[in-house]
Amino acid sequence: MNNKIKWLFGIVALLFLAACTPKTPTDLTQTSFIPQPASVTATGDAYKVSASTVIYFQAGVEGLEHTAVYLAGQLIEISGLTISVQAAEKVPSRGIYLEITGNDVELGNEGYELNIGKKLVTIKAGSEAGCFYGAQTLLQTLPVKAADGEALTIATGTARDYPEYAYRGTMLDVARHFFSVEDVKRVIDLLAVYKMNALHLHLSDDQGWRIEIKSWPMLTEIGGSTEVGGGEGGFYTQEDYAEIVDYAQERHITIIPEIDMPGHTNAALASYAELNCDGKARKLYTGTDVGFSTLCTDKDITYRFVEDVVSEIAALTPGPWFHVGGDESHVTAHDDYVYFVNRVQEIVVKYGKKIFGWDEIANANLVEGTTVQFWDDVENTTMGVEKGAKVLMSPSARAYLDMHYDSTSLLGLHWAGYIEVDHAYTWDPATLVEGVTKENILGVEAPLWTETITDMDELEYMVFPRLPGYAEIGWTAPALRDWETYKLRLADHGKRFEDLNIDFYRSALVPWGEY
Ligand code: NGO
Repeated sequence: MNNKIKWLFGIVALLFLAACTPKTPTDLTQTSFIPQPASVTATGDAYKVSASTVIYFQAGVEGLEHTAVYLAGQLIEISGLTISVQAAEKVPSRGIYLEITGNDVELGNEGYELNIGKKLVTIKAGSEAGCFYGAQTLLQTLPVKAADGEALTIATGTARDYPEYAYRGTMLDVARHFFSVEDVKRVIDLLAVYKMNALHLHLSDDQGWRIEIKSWPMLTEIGGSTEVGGGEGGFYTQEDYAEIVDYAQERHITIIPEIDMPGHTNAALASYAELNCDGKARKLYTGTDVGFSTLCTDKDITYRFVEDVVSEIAALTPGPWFHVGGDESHVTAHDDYVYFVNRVQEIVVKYGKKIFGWDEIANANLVEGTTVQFWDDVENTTMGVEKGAKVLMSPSARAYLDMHYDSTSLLGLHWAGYIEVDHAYTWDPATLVEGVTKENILGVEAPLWTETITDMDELEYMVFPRLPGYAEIGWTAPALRDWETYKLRLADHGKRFEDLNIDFYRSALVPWGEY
């Protein structure tokens, strides 16, 4: 071969190599973050995660060690690299470092600053939760699954970030169809990815009672024995519930237990005859009607029952809230309803918890610290605000995860309308209801009711891809939210959903890629 041809060969080979080698990411602002951080700036270089990377945490801060171990676990899962965790007395010169710094007012309670340099990545926050969210942002700069053992590169730069609302959550109805501890843990893992911090468990309804109450064992023995459609139901033992609470706590997610009352109580009324005004036990119910059952509001035993239930659950729940339900008590006379909710509030307060209730509870005399969950009735909700309550925004026409996406949806219901992915995203909690402003709002919650949802595939299909949108509504300031750019970021998350084996709805409104 003469020299010219050799050169040519060389150049062609180099070009070929360049085309085949994945491009090193160098522009952090191009990452598809969800929720969108308050600010992202790029410095145009790359940081390499390799088998020698160490995750350091500020010595002596136990909660940070959890996050460091969690982050290492995720990086190992992504890459198969061996990543170790160590305590550090001072900022290291290389590696990933998690640190609590108390002096950044703008970041508030849950904010963080993530700095990605060429040699060192730091996550600084005022709290352990903030560091956890910084770690989630860092993880979103990487794929969910990479080639085994291969070093990973991350674009350098800074994200400074903090949430719009203190409460960002979802609700899972485990009463209409039961979901196992493992299922709930998977939901918790997926919430954590999107910086959600609350999981409300709807633990009782007409069709099932799902948590063991030691002083009233028939609640689960009888009331937990079935579900919608006649399946075998199930329930959490107190140990199961504690396991869920712990798992959530490690991911900075608060569990909010709900016992729905005085309506939606057929499972309890079937378990104990004495809770009925006529003293006769009801039959177990496996249909999907609502509004036909009520506890007997003028019997003493009703309040003994409520007190036993509240005290046992409160003792297992480190979070500040207890949800008393209170929705659709159509067969409870108005005065009886108000009397009941007033008495139940006293009981909840006695056991050290703050009250959550569906918007109907605004008809009672709300005690201080109560949160009214807006799902349906604007008048109830504004009445709650006038009585000094905070509002949790779960508007059924926008935020119900059980609503059909469109007229072709096979799962879910449509009484509150269709909720396509854009409709789920394009609303602002602070302007949706006249008379309810940002100052009144605790946060956003997207509930999943499970009349038609029987297993995890169905659950995931209803939850994804709407959930990341609700997470962004709760986290990101409205000025930084826009459907046209959000849908492109969401499209990029399609690959993440696939790699996480999430069975999601491929809305035609989102330009999903070919993965
Ligand atoms: C309503 C009702 C629930 C249903 C749900 C179905 C509230 C707060 N109560 O929401 O019992 O399961 O709709 O979408």
